[in-house]
Amino acid sequence: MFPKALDYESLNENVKKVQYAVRGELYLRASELQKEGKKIIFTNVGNPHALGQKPLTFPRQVVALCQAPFLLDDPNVGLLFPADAIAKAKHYLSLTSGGLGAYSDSRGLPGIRKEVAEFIERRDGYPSDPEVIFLTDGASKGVMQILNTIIRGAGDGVLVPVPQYPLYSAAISLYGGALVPYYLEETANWGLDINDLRQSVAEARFKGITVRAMVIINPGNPTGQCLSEANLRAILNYCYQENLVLLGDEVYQQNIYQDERPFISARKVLMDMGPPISKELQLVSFHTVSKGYWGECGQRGGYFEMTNIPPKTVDEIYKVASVSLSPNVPAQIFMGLMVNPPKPGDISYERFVRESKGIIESLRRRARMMTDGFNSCRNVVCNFTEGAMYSFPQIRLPPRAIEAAKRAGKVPDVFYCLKLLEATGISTVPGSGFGQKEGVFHLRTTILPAEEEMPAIMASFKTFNDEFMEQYEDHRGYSRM
Ligand code: DCS
Repeated sequence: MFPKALDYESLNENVKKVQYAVRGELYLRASELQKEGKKIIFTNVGNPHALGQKPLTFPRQVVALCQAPFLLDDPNVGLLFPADAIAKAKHYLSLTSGGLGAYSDSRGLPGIRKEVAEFIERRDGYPSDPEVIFLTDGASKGVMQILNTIIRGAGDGVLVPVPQYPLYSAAISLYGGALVPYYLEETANWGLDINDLRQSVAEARFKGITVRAMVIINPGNPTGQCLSEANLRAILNYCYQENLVLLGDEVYQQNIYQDERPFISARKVLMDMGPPISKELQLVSFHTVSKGYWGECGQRGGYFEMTNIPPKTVDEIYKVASVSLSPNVPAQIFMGLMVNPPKPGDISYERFVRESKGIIESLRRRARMMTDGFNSCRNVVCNFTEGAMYSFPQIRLPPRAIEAAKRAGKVPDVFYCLKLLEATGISTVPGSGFGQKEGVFHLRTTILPAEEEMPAIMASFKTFNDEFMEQYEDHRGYSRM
């Protein structure tokens, strides 16, 4: 019998090759344990509302009114909704062609793309063109669309930071390209060394790979570092010399927990550099409503902005976007609201600022609590989470723990994370899911559990970890790495 096209053996091999650890073995086991009644702390996904973060009031009021426009005709609407939310809802409805139930242009509603362009201009100090901004269903869809456009086949490589967010490795596998890793240096606060980058590219070229693009994640996931302006300039220069497209994943631009390195967009640094680079280097920048103090992951809103991309290419990307008809329209409105929030003097301004500041300030405290908590544990070292939503401690596993993992048929960090999950209910992602140097082990947790629960979570982690180390350390003089 010939296998059918959807029999496992005859599937597209690229699909089978895809790995995505954020929802991998650990997550599956955690879901099982939860079904059995164990309390699980899901710190595997950067999904703030799932861990109790409250939505910002104003955007929900506006979108609620857009979803139920008949409320706008109700004489009592002013009792339930502030006047600026009502006005905003009318504004966004006027930008649609038939409300939220109608497809929009496949690049997104022109009025919202204009608001995104105005936001970028305010942020960077350089004009931005709505014609090269496409709204997407979350940043993920945008990243996938651009990678699909770049990768022509197995010989095409994309430079990706390691450790990396596995959207990149997964999408590159799916489109049949080659991931070219460049390692971030843990001892230098997850900084990037241009010489290492050169080395990675040289090795890839030696293997016959055409390196076509480079990804940066700033602030970093899972590593949490914020790139300095000097770093960004070096990266842009490198891409220019090597003729690489730069993909700037900037979804965590509002998640900054230190003052030394505020977020600077790759686009601003590029524009500051002036011609010829500012007119020639091809850059695509990504953003989302899932992160920041919004955390509206379930709404699936995002955008990408293209810089120095030829119009004929933009047309091709538009054509392919049109195959899916339209990005989510409610999510587009969230994006409009994110880039154009209440202003001083608006009725909802104070509440909006109070809510958003409350979230960011708490995240800042939680970033500190987590890092300090990890650093107080035996054989654990952790760089401070400067930005994004994660902590990525290194777990120095004793050789006997590594042997025990091998006997259990597990990758060592998976073994450790499974034991942690069983003992404490804390569901993390093993570092191997993001890539790490040979023989070095990590785990990733989000910094998102409620602030009041954080001390107990860190205490429970410490108890587990220190007992684990006690059990596996060789007391006859195991040397610390
Ligand atoms: N880029 C990075 C670096 C991310 O971390 C994520 C999500 C995305 C893009 C895509 O987000 P949206 O599609 O929702 O816009 N981060 C995942 C993570 O690591 N945990 O939760 C989700």
